[in-house]
Amino acid sequence: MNIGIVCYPTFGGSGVLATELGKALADKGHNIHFITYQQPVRLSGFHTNIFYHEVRVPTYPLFDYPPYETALASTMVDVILNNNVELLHVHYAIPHAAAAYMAKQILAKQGIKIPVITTLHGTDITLVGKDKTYSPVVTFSMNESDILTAVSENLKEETFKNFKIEKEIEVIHNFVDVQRFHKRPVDAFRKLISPKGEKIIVHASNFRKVKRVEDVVATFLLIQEKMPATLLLLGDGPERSHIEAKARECESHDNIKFLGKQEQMEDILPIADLFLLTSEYESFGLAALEAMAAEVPVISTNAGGLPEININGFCGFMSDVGDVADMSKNALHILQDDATLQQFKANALTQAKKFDIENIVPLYEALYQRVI
Ligand code: GMT
Repeated sequence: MNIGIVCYPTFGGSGVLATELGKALADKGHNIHFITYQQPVRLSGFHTNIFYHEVRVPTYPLFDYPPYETALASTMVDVILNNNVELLHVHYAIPHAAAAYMAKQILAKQGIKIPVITTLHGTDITLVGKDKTYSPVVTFSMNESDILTAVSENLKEETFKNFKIEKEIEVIHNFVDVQRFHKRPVDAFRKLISPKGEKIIVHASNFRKVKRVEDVVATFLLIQEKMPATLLLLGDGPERSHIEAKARECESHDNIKFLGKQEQMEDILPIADLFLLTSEYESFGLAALEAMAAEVPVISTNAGGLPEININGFCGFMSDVGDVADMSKNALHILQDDATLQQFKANALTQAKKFDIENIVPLYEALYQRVI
């Protein structure tokens, strides 16, 4: 099939998932046309079946806000017409579903029918999309999509709760390439980070308020009162400088390391003993799933779709949002006894395998066949 994929190219989970999906589909012989304003971060290397089409948004003195959505819709039309694209799969509703609707209407005038699949990822529904600034357009364009999918049962429920949706929403959970993430940790790297064998705790996010990264640091400090540990904070975003400044005030700030944006998560995660995800809401928690695939147990909140991936007492634990005392208690339960840690690590891998790329990508392929 010739498939157009539209996503955000940044480190957000929706862009990561869309890029990994495109790469997996290309490996299976499909032609993938990524349409976005920058090369997606996880799209590196050369693949004969992958094409990247950059959306250019020219500036003009009149524009305080250059019209990205218009440029995107026009690029969609151009890419579809010139590459025999058979369907558009857009990730994150805003503004992709609306731009896809516009492209679809333009092509319909030329007698070309292009089906649109919209995958809802999280904040496009729970935070930004439901705001009345966007809500009418998001509702309309979701209803006009030929197929709507959500990455968790929880997100499906949230969508029905917050919008007047007149069609079915199909749940296709996010996935991970277990083979790629399940690597042996590099001993030299581990030694560099934890020279005295301190436990390594990792958090990865785009440092937005919804992630409550301050709770990650608070949980870590409580853990550290009981055992030596190092915290690696991966990623970057609006809250980072404030969290970094606060961390510097801590006595043990040397053990809190900000590594910034990292592309090779599969090389870093295997050295970790524990992954912390303290979000106020998480439609799915792809970062936690990637950690599990690297055999890392997860301490998370029980918000949103997290209970669909983190099984309490099996591959990690869940606590109420903000309950850093409970999160640190659960973390210590896993970390303080080696047999327990090894069991949770093995269970994390078992759980990740349920969401392996091989099980999930065929579900998207089946959708595409159906809609074409
Ligand atoms: O919050 C992010 O990390 C970015 C955001 C996005 O849409 O780019 O992530 C959402 O989509 C991910 C992939 O489906 C999910 O794993 C995240 O849970 C979800 N984030 C939130 O719901 C806050």
